[in-house]
Amino acid sequence: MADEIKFQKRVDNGEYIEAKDEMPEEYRRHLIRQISQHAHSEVIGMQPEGNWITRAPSLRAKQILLAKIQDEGGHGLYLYSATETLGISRDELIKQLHSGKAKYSNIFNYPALNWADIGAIGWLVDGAAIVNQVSLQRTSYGPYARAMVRICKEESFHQRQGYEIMAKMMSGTKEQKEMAQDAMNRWWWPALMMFGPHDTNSPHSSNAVKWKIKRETNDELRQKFIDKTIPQAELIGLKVPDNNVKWNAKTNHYEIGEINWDEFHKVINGHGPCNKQRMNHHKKYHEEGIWVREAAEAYSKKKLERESLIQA
Ligand code: BYC
Repeated sequence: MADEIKFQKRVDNGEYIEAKDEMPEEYRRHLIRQISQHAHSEVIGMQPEGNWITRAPSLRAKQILLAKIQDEGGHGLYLYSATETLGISRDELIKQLHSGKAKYSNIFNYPALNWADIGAIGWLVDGAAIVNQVSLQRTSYGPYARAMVRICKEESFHQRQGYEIMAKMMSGTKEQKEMAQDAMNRWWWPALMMFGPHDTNSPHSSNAVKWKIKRETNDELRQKFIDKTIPQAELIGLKVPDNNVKWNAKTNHYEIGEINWDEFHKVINGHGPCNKQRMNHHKKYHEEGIWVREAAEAYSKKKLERESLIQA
């Protein structure tokens, strides 16, 4: 108990907690859950965009998309490494993903049907991710906070890449404008769900806020995203697919209609449009990649042996 009071004091003083520091077991477990789910999201998030590399409409668009997807893979690696500092192996984390014990973001269970979806993903999905992640740069666990600093730099380029695609399509033909609006209609609500349930229905929030893992709540971050994104949509002529949107001059915030939480729960519990496809794909390539992991391990073992022979 005395240790927990000491720990809470460190958190309250704004100190970073480092890998070898004393920490309550619940804090450690909470971080493993959140950071590993974040890592899984980055890696599974490569799938809907990966389908569009060969079909990008120009060489420039293809190069940018390739770089973006590669960034997401890198984010997954930083985050798996941060999780491993808490004393769990990457193998175990992948097992938890494959068994369904560990979740990944709801958003990646929707299909990317055409090029406008690549714009909507970059603008809305990376846009929502960055709002959440900016606040995680000050999260109380040092390795997670530092990973987030690097991730945020890359994520802001991703958001602009998506907005550029949407802006270009909205200055194009009637068909292009319709495609952009259709993508907006399909991605808007799932993007709002990325911030998680309302604060009153979020079982992990009170500990997360107490331990400063979360610096802002689900609803506060969602509101930030809404306030930032609606004017961006209006600027390029896109309509937010919600008849209840209105500006509240008293609060200085937009108000929106109710989110479909049944859909959210269905999707995060494995019954979204692409859950099976995403998981089967991950399992297949994880399996087929065994020889790569074994070869890398054998090489590093040999390298270490050689180096220790030279030193001896
Ligand atoms: N999707 O008590 P709550 C990205 C689950 S961006 C699925 O509020 P918490 C990327 C939650 O896990 C996306 N599940 O939980 C972007 C919990 O279930 P469990 C990744 C969700 O953790 C572009 C239950 O609902 N970003 O990677 O306090 C390109 C109750 O929720 C979701 C992050 O992960 C959801 N949207 O708050 C490529 C950011 N929301 O675990 C990649 C870091 C909630 O008890 N994570 N659930 O089975 C966070 O900030 C928080 O974990 C969340 C949820 C705000 C997501």
